[in-house]
Amino acid sequence: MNEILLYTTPQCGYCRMAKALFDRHQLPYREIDVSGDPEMRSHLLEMTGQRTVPQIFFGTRPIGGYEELSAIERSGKLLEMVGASQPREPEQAAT
Ligand SMILES: N[C@@H](CCC(=O)N[C@@H](CS)C(=O)NCC(=O)O)C(=O)O
Repeated sequence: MNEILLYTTPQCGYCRMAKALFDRHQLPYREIDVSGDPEMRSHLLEMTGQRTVPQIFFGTRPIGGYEELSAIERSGKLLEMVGASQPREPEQAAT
């Protein structure tokens, strides 16, 4: 499974919603608080082109913020995208 990494700030409602979504799916995540860390925020801006938090990564892949995460959940591809489940092998025909 890819590491789920969230860049957050403590007062951010979208960050709380993103963490609650991962909790609902029992997906562990690592959180980095970027409040009071302007260097990290400009690094994030370079990596994602976004100024807002949360910024979410599956491994090295930037996903976006909560709205993008929520869209992935609605698409049914969340577990596949984090690598938490693999597509099932086709069933073998009985011989
Ligand atoms: N569309 C974004 C909205 C995120 C957003 O507006 N986050 C707020 C905090 S909850 C933010 O970063 N505001 C600017 C700032 O804190 O500098 C998402 O879905 O994550």
